[in-house]
Amino acid sequence: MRPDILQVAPMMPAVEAALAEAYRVHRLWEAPDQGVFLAAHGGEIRGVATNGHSGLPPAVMAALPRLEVVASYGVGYDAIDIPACRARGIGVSNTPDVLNDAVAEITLGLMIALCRRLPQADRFVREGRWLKGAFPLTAELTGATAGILGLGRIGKEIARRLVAMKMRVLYHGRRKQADQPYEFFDDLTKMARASDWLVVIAPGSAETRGIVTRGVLEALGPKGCLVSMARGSLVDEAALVELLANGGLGGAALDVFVAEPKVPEALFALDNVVLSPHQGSATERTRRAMGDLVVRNLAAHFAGQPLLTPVT
Ligand code: 8YV
Repeated sequence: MRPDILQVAPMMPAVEAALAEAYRVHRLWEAPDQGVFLAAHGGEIRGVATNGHSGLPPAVMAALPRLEVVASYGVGYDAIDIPACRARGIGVSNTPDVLNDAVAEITLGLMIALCRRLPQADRFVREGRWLKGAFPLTAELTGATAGILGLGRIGKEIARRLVAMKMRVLYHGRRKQADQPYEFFDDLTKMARASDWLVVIAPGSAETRGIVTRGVLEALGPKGCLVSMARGSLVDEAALVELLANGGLGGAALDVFVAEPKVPEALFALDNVVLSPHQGSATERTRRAMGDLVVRNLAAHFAGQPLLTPVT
């Protein structure tokens, strides 16, 4: 008998095929009425495959009395109630490390796009405006200072790439890391004041919710730029929009938003913003590696072995 698992949201076809081979997969997002579906099938489900965005809503978890394991397709697990899983003895896995390079790469890409004004330059050429004159001069990353909020696995990959861009790197986090060559700030506002760029890559959690306050953004200042790569919840988004519009903040490259895929419409009109649809890890190669970890974590669990990349 193949174990029953609940898939909360779509994944790459290859990953879905691998899951379908080993399990009876129930596709929650396709259920016309999720309440009715869970009442009928919730008691059969022993595993959940989800992603960082959908997580495991408490009402769904409550409807799965036999749940043993949750395998998430993403590194962030802020949408899964980890203490509640722990209390019920449910194992949770995520996909750390395999996405570090992809997220770091696009972080640099968005920073270059913002400061060299690549979206505007592309439109300039397409619209034939180059024929009438040169594109205005831009800023550059070289020689600027970047403060990283969250020097974890992805933060370190970003730092390496910023150094390669000849930037000075600072960081803020819960603690100073003795083995890191970058200057540590124990105060985020002070780091923002010392930075031209603030790169947000700390995990989403109760502890980091709203950590990038209006005060932090004001400290970054009219010439400073915010790069938001982790979760929208870390940033005071209303203050961000207001400061971008009134010149209190220089610019922003945003991959994540509070209510994504809904993005504050006021941002669409701003020229000092580059917008990206939460695609840090969204490459074929990386998503394949993430999917492989989801499949291997579930397989380990149902073979009676420990999870490969456990959160709990
Ligand atoms: C995914 C992410 O976009 O890893 C994370 O935490 O945010 C992303 O890699 C997410 O898991 C949705 O698939």
